[in-house]
Amino acid sequence: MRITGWRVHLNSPGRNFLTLELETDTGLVGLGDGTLNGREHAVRAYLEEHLLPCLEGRDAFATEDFWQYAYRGAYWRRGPVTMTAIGAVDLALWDLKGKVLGVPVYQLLGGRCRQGVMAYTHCHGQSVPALIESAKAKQAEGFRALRLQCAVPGLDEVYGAPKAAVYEPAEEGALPKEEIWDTAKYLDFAPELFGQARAALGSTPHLLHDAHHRLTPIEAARLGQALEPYRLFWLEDAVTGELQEAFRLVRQHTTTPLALGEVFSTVFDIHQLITNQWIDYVRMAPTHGGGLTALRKIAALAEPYHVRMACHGPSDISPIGLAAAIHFGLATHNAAIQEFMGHPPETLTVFKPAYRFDNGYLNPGEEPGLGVAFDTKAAAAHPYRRAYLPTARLEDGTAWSW
Ligand code: CS2
Ligand code: MG
Repeated sequence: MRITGWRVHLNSPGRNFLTLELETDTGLVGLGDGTLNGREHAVRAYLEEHLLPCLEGRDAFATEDFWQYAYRGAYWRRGPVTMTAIGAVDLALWDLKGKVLGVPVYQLLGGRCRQGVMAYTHCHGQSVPALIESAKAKQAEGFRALRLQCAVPGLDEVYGAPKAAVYEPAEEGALPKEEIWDTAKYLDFAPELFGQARAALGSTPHLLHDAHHRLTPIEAARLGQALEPYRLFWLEDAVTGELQEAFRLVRQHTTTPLALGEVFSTVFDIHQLITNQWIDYVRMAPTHGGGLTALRKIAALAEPYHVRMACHGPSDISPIGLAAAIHFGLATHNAAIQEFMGHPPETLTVFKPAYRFDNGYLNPGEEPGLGVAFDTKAAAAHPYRRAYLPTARLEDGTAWSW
């Protein structure tokens, strides 16, 4: 099976997605996700101008060789744009391999090792009672694991707990929104929030929380300690991960499990965190981490260190990328849980995934390949629109991590 051509689609059915179609001499087309929220055109240019022209005529079965060629051959290694572009091609190659062999990708990765991948979903509210109501509604849908994010008293709006129904403001033509952040207010409030939530929801559901990289190590240590009585499944992105050693201090002070890595691109972003056992869960996803080829190796490195995989699965990863994560989660022994926000109905008019959520678990379905159909005509009706994630500043105007 040889690669004969490609098409890159950048569309906005509900939000922006970059989809790669890789054509072969068999007539089969492989699909990959290359969506990098807010930086979509950088990946498009990387694919169209640099990577894809090197692929014409190559063996589409040679996933490992492609990966090494694209990673080593570029000279300029790593980084989210490069690795998302490599990831898009890698996913399309796994999709093709499954399609031509007539098997779902999870079979190629080692086969099923659980009945389904436990999913967690997002719950948010402008007040604790509203948040608890949203959590109960998600429990009623079957979710066993819930990420709780709440507006912080005294702050106007906090990312993850939007005032509007949509998760992220992504207004056409608008520049990035600036939110005001105050760590002291957040640290005072978060334990109270989880105390009330645990009391209202009982001991059964797994509760998760995302701090979105806003704390220093000592602040994260304090938060982790304060949340211990409420037995979190994890505290995510407590501190930015550029300095892996930062997690040594957090780890020394708390038994709250720690998750990190949704913005990481390669094993070199996370290897010290794994081998020092400073974190419990790796949040890297196939889309942004260089594809399934790369993620399998990270999982293999993590396994003996008792570190488990928990792929990022926001609505800004397309159903193709999410499907790849679900196949991976089903076939990887040290995969623990999968984020599942779902996608807006508009998105699902363009992408038709075979995966299903049922009674708390995700299954990728038995379609050959990744099991997602992509309707190019429907996609073309939704042109790309520039959109940004919000940014954060402290009350005195200092730019901050969000
Ligand atoms: C979040 C994401 O899902 C998560 O854990 O951190 O919503 C993240 O903010 C977005 O994917 C950014 O593009
Ligand atoms: Mg996150």
